[in-house]
Amino acid sequence: MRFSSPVLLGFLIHAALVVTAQAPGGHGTSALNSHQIPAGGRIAHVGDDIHILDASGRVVDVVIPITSNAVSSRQDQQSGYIAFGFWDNPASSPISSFTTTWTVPPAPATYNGQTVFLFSSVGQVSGVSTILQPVLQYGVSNTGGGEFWAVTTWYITGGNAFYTTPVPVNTGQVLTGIISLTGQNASNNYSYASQFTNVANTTLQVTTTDQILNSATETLEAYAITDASDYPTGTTVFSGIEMVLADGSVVAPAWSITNDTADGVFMMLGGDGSLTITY
Ligand SMILES: *[C@@H]1O[C@H](CO)[C@@H](O)[C@H](O)[C@H]1NC(C)=O
Ligand SMILES: *[C@@H]1O[C@H](CO)[C@@H](O)[C@H](O)[C@H]1NC(C)=O
Ligand SMILES: CC(=O)N[C@H]1CO[C@H](CO)[C@@H](O)[C@@H]1O
Repeated sequence: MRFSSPVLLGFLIHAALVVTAQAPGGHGTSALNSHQIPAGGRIAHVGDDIHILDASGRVVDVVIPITSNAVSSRQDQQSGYIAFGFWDNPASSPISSFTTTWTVPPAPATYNGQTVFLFSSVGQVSGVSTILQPVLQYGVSNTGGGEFWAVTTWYITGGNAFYTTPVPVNTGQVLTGIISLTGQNASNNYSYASQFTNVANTTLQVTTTDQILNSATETLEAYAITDASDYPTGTTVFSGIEMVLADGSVVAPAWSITNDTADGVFMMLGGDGSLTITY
């Protein structure tokens, strides 16, 4: 199924709610309930429900997680992951901020309905059904999109995808994605925010109940690739990677790297801690 127009996809979201376009974080084409967050709004887990609030703090939607749709293992999660590094924080102090800079690559030479995602993320170390991620995408996803690059911040949990309105970006544009722990209370409820610091209207704020997002990734994820030319060319460098824990310590993640040798796309760790994808 290919959508050529974000307007059409928007219509489908309202008409059908369940969207089976691609979503990042290993959800592939599994059906996710899709929720665009109003600008300046936020997400709050409240008991078993998830509330969507607008910029004024008014609840505009109450979402019930579908646990049967949750991704149950890291292997499932990585079904569309092509080249990636992951790191589970072994410290008792949680990830407090995770910053990555990368550049929008050239558009793929061919468009055959593929979806390419490049992102940093944090998720749960076990029960990996939750992921918060600033995502660069090419092609169509639940958020819309098409034959162009766009950035969106996503929070996916329990069969539901929450995301900011996609913002188109240009080849050569430098992106800095950040995910921050913004609060932690005595009942172990953690709050997070994620955004592209240099692209307006990409901030997503989430208040969780008892979810520590302590597994970090730098990832190339792709679906419906039919030819090598459906990828961009050259390299994408995840650089300026900064990992800070809540106790203030700055750590160098010991990335576990996986390549998709069949596609000939690979990732290499640089001496400066950067991760380079070669297409
Ligand atoms: C923390 O989460 C629990 C479980 O949903 C909730 O009952 C409690 O009110 C939350 N605490 C705070 C301070 O938000
Ligand atoms: C990924 O592929 C590159 C190029 O073939 C190779 O140098 C590197 O060792 C591979 N990494 C892993 C973890 O397999
Ligand atoms: C739709 C929307 O909220 N647009 C905002 C994007 O960010 C700029 C700069 O912060 C605001 O002026 C817009 O209102």
